[in-house]
Amino acid sequence: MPESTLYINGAWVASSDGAVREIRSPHDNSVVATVSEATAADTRDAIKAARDSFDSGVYASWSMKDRCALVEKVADLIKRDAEILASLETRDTGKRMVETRYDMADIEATFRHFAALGLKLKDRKVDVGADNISSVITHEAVGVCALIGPWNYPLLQISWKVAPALVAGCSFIVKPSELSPSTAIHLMKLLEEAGLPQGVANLICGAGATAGAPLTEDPRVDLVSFTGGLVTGRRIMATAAQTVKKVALELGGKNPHIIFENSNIDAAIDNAVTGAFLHSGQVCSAGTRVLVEKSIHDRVVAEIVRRAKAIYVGGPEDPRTETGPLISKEHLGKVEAYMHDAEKDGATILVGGSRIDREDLNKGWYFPPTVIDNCLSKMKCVQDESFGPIMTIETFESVDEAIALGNDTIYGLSGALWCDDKKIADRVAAALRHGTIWVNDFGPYRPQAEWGGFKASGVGRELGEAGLDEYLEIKHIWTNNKPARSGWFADPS
Ligand code: TXE
Repeated sequence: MPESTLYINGAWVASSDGAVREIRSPHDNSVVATVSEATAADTRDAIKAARDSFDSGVYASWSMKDRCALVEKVADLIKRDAEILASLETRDTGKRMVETRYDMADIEATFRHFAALGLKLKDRKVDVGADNISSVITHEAVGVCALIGPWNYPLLQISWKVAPALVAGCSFIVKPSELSPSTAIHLMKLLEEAGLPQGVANLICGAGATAGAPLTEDPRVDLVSFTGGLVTGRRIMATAAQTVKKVALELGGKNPHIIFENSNIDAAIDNAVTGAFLHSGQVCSAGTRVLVEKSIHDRVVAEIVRRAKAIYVGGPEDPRTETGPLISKEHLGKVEAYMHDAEKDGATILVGGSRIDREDLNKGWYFPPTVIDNCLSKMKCVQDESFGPIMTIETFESVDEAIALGNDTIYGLSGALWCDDKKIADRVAAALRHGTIWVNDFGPYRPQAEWGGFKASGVGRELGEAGLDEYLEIKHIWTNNKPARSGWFADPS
């Protein structure tokens, strides 16, 4: 009997129609887990549990101090179980343990950040210029939240939502990606152990269209926070509009990585290779669009190609592995299709470009680091988020051109630039319309700093202080301590 993996109203239950889903390793397509596949009715049960628990005040009425203490306890439990969580995530995603261990440390830090932030939240008194009036701005939980996550950083992305929702006092339904639900299942056990009252946290496993969609349609849900692809994000926003839900969306990016001649070129190249090929490009902030000053193009490209060729692609158990598989056969197909587009558009594939043919990898979804030169801004391989290990290279000849190219995208999540001239670096950083800009660096983020996108990269921010605001309603309470008539209309008596 497979484990019952839906967590609804404090109980572990199977799907109401008994359906299950096999979770398969991207490394060799073996079955690594079998989980319950929720029906729309199961999702509605989870929404009811969350709504009832929120309306009862069973958790929302806890003091902020008590909620933050619970969130700290969850951080402790994540630390305790970090090795279990990392191995579950490695199993689901094919990512090396060294990487999933990093993720678990970040997740613990995320819970601790929000616990500390909650304690700083204060009411604000407004001076309305009258002694008899008390005007106070307070914060309270937004209500019932649907927290929908992707497969590339499964528990990390869910934590960015769960931790602030807990601090705010929300009830919620977590919907992890159907491809990688194992760590979200374990997280529910930790929330239970930490003492979260029944019904506050609920978990639905299953397909987006059946198990996920009701979360975005149901009037009992107040907020949908979603991390995933642009197409799904648009659909969720449109659906959520019918019941005027709040939405928070993180929809990926097509992130420029700009290298000026006057920079530490060796560090720039090394970071460009990391930025494009880390986790085989399955990163929302992947710096897959390299823009290089024309004068150094040949030198930079030759070195990038040399480095890309040397990256060891392999399974999570192989100690030589530097990057792993793509998440699924479908995703591999999508990434492969970009090769055809690139060649048709006249770009040049310098390295990689076709599925890896190696005996130890033939059962999995492996695509090599791929470098495409002679790209133009309008090309599909440059504009689309491939979410694979594909680096495209374009050149620029002036600062203005670098800025224009860096902004020539519908997305706006992140960007990096390498330049030793501080004036130029500041100008470019200010002009790029992306939510995070790295200057002479690539990739770091901290839970204390906001994360999110301009333009089609999304709506709202996670992490930082704004990441808690998403889960709070603001209320203005005006009290007149000397009640009096308004006197607006004449009193006929
Ligand atoms: O994600 P989806 P997919 C990008 C990346 C990738 C593309 C598609 O470019 O190639 O998205 O990936 C749930 N109502 N990113 O198809 O569909 C779904 O079950 C409610 C960028 O795997 O966006 C899963 O839990 N939920 C990204 C989640 O949405 C629905 C990370 C994400 O699935 C739903 C991942 C619906 N109608 C992919 N349809 C990033 N921003 O980092 C699907 N879901």
